[in-house]
Amino acid sequence: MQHKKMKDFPEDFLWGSASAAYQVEGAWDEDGKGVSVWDTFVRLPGKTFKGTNGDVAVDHYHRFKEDVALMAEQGLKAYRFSIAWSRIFPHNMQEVNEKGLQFYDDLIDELLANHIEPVVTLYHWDIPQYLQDEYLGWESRQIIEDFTTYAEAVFRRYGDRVNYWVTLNEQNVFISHGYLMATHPPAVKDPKRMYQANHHANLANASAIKKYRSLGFQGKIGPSFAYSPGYPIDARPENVLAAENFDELNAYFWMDVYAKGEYPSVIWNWLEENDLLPETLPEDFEVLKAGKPDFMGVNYYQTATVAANPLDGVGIGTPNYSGEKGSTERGGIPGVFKEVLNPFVEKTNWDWDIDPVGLRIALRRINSRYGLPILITENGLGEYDKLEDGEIHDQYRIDYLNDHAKAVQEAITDGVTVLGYCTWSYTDLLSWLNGYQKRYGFVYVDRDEDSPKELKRYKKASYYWYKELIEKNGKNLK
Ligand code: BGP
Repeated sequence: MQHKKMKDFPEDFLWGSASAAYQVEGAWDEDGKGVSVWDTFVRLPGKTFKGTNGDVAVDHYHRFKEDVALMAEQGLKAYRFSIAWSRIFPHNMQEVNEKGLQFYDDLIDELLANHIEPVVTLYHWDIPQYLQDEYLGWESRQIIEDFTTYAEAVFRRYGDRVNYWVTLNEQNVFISHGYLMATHPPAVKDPKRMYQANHHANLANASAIKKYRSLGFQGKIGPSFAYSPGYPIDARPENVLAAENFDELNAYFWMDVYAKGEYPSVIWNWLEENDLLPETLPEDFEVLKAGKPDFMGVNYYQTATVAANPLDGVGIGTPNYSGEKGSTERGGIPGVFKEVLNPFVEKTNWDWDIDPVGLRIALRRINSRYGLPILITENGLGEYDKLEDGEIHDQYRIDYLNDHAKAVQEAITDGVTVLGYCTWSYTDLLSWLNGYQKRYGFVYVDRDEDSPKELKRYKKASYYWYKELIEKNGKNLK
C-alpha cells in the first residue's frame, strides 16, 4: 500500500551496526583463548577465499577503544557484537577464562560510557573445537546443556548492563552450510545429520532464553534469522506453489519453531517422507514452547526468486565467492523449488539481489505470522571499495542503505513494530568465505588478503551519511 504520510521512526529507535567475534577480533590465541571450529576450518586447504583467516582479522581485540571512539563520534545508538565462546570456556565447560570475560566487560563498559547500547550475540558460529572433537558439537544433545551453561555464565556477568541479547546468529545458515553444503565447519554433506543438529540448535536456543528469564533479567532476547523472502518468478500456479515451498522450508521451518515452538506440518511431513526426521523427545516441545523470544532478529540481504523444480531437477548450486559478477550457478531442491534469476532487480558483484522492497515484505510477513517486534540485526552491501587519497566514495552503499532504511520506515508506517536497524558491518571485516575484498563497513580498514598492513581506519562517505541519518532520526531519508 502507498501511504499519504510516513510515520516517524520512534524516538528510541536503535540505529546500530554489527560485527561478529571471528570476523573482527583477531588475537585468535591470546589471553587464554581456546581454538574454535573456525580457527581449524580456515586452515583446511581451499576452504576460504585465498586461504584467508581471522587470526588478525581487523584487530578489534586490541583496537576496540579506537573503534568505539569512531562509533561515538558518529552518534551510533547500538553496537551488535558477538562473544567468542572459546574465550570464555577455552578448554572445557568447567573452567572459565577470566581474561576472556574481562575483554567483553571492557568493551561493554566502553560502549556504555559512550551512550551506545550493546546488543550481544551469544553465538556467531564459533563453537569451541573441543566440543566438536568430544561429541560432534551440534549433533549431540549434550550441546543443549553446554550452550545453556555458557549462556548463563555471560548472562550473570553482563546481564546488569546488557538489555538486548541475540541467542544464535543465523541458525539456518550455519546449519545448512555446515551440514548440507560443507562450506562451513564441520564441512559435512548429510541432510539427515543436518536436521538432527538443527533440532538440537532449536533446543539450545529455547533453553538459553528460558535460562535468561529464570535468572530474573528484564532485557529482551531472541534469535537472529537470515530471512530471504521467496518470490515466484511469475503467476503460473506451480511457480507460486514453489515459492510457498521455499518459504515453508527455508524460513518458517525455523521461525515457526522460535515463535510458536512447533515445526510447520508441511515440512515435517516432507521430512518424514524423505526419511529425514530428527529424533525428538516428547519433552522437547515443552522446551521449545517455553523458550519463545521477545523479538525476531532479522538479517536481511536479499530475496530469492524461485520456480517449480521436478523430482529429477537441479540440486545444490554454486554460490559466487569470488566477486566475479554472474558466476553464481543457481540450485534448488528437486521436487520443491529451484532458484532463478529475478530480472527486475539489480545485483551486487557477488550476485546478491538488491531489493529494498523485499525488506518491507520480510518485515510484513514476520509481523503477520508471528506478531512479534522485529530487530533488524543485519543489513548491508558487500562491495569492492577504493581508498583514494584517504577517502572512500561509497555512494553505492549510501544508496543501498538509504533505500533499505526507507523500506523500514514504510513497514513501520504499515504498522509493523521495528525496534532498531543494525547495518552490517561497522568496520570492514573478514567475510567468512570471501576474504577481505568484499567490504561492508562504514569504516574502511586498510588491509587485504596478502597482508594486514597497518590496519589503519578511514571513515567512508557512508560513515558521514549515517551520522546525519542518526542525528535527524531518519528524517533526511530520500
Ligand atoms: C551473514 C552473517 C555475517 C556476514 C554477512 C555477510 O550471513 O551473519 O556474519 O558475514 O552475512 O555475508 P558475507 O560475508 O558472506 O558477504
